[in-house]
Amino acid sequence: MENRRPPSPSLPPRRYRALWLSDVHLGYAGSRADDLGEFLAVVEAEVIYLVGDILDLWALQRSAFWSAAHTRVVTLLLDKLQAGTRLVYVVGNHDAPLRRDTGALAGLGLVSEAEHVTADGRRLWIVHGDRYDALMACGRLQHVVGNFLYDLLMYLNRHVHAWRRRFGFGHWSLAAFLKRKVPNARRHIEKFEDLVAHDAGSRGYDGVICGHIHHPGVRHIDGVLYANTGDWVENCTALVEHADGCLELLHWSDRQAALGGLAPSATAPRRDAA
Ligand SMILES: [Mn+2]
Repeated sequence: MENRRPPSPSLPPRRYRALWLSDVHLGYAGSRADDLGEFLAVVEAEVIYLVGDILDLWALQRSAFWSAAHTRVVTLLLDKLQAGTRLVYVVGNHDAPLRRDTGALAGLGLVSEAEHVTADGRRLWIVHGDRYDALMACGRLQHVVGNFLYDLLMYLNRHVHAWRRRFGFGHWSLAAFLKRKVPNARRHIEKFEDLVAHDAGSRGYDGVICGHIHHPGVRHIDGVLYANTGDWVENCTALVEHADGCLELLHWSDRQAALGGLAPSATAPRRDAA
């Protein structure tokens, strides 16, 4: 039924020091698992951090959805694990029942937070981001507009995207557009970014990597690096670390064209000591 896109130009596998993915929402009909499968097939990393909401247990309880593309994402990740990639699963809110803070399951890589040290020595804190919900006036877009409207918006988002792709236009996300245009949404995102960055700074980290709000971005906030991996429902984005410690946000819909990224010097620690 769905229009299959032309086969991607053969891309050589890209090797990264680290890869961060979040908000894949496997089990939710709006997950772009097929795009993520294509992406995972051509990237390699020494360590992959799954930054929460990889499985959407809430959506599965509401109305189960699963397809071969969802299974493929799981098997591709397990293949990488088998081939020697380290896999760390930082649990989010939609997969919260998997959350274990200590004990044997930490050995499985199921944790509520993690730390990553970049090649250039920066200590980065990795959390999903839902721990700030209580401090926010309201939740993310889904909670603001409700499940039904969110599903409808994601449905329109997918079809606008497919239509644009078919007629040769570049990637454009209706959801991302609305988030930029609606002042409340914009303020909401900025408040989240400030909260997370300041918390990471007060804990002595050089930066933080999170997800949750489905809004990708990499920037410095008062000297703390803030990176949001985005998601695979609205945006199809991933964060990677190159061998030299440079962090880059990749937008898969534009076939690995960088959305934003900072040169190593630009992401170097602003402080002399962590
Ligand atoms: Mn979340």
